[in-house]
Amino acid sequence: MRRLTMISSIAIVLMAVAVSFAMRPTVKGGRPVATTASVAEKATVKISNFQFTPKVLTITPGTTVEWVNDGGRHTVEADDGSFKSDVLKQGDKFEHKFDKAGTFPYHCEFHGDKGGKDMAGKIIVRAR
Ligand SMILES: [Cu+2]
Repeated sequence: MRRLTMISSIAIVLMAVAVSFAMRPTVKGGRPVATTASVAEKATVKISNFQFTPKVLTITPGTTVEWVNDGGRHTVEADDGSFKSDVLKQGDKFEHKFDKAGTFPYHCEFHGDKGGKDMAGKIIVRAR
């Protein structure tokens, strides 16, 4: 009988610990802890060997595309002029956020031209 009482009191203590652990406040320093992090969509286009990879990239509206230059001097320039990078050297990056649906052809100022000529690519923005 005494043994059973001891076991049950241990069980009660363990349960109390578990409950207090589970009920720990999720607020730290007065600021609520975010439960649903809004993950910003991001996609990468690699610049190497005088080409953009992938050449055609399909994304959803709100996605930020990041061009990463693996070597050489290049630019990322929309055919319609809606975005344009500075001259990118090795290791440089350029970002552009696409909010609206549509097709956005672009090219490198030095090695390509409008209309998909040579060093060029395309971003297709399409709602899911
Ligand atoms: Cu180039």
